[in-house]
Amino acid sequence: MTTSSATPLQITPDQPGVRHAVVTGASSGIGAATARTLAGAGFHVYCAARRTDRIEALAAEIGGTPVRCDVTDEASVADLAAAVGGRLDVLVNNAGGAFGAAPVSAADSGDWRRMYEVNVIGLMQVTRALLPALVASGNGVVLNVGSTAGRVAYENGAGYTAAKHGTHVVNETLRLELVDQPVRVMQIAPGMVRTDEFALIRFDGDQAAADAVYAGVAEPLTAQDVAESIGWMVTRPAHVSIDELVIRPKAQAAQHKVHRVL
Ligand code: 8X3
Repeated sequence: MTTSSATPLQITPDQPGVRHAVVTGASSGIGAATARTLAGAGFHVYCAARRTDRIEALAAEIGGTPVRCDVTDEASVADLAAAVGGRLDVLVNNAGGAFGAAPVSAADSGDWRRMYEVNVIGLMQVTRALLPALVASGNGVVLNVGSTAGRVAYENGAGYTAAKHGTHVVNETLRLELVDQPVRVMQIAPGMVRTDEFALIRFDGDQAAADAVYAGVAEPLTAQDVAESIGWMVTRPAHVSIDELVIRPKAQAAQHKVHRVL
């Protein structure tokens, strides 16, 4: 089975009443869990990500459509929009991530650019491309996956926190701009979520550094915890907008206030 960036592998069900959702960054973590959750709620899910092997397996599992997409590439995003077609009910802008953890004095410009590219520009490009289809649905939802890092600052995190503050501001702006359109704009802001890849990518494959993030924390959030909340948010009645939902593990009362038993 091969994946074209322009053509989904499976025919989208056209039965009346089937709601369609796009999840970006669907190859792992919160994105994959969200795709499963939305499929379980009856959505036909377009699983968008760069890693074709993963999205093909996921889409086969949930009866969705894999679409190769690099959200930072305008042409790739245009292909996603073409694959989705003229009507879309829910867009989950989940693609994002942190690259590096250094003080500003030692910041890597390339890491900062990559974070802005994926967390802000990528989110904008996908939203811009899919907005006409969301409007056409008559009751669209854009759900942006932000972070508690979009609400506070912490040492060695400025590249990521700046980017996630960007995600937050785009989210808030879009809601203002779409007030007279049939599209709700929502954000979920997770705190500490233990996934296979987030911290490992941030620390450039350093497993010990990644493990230290969660050291002694009894139960960090899981991707499934976040996905279930997303599923609830996007299935509220059309007049209800969950503007922002902050979700943390019980052990994380605030960014710097984490209960660890070591
Ligand atoms: C991830 C949350 O605390 O690593 O978005 O910034 S944190």
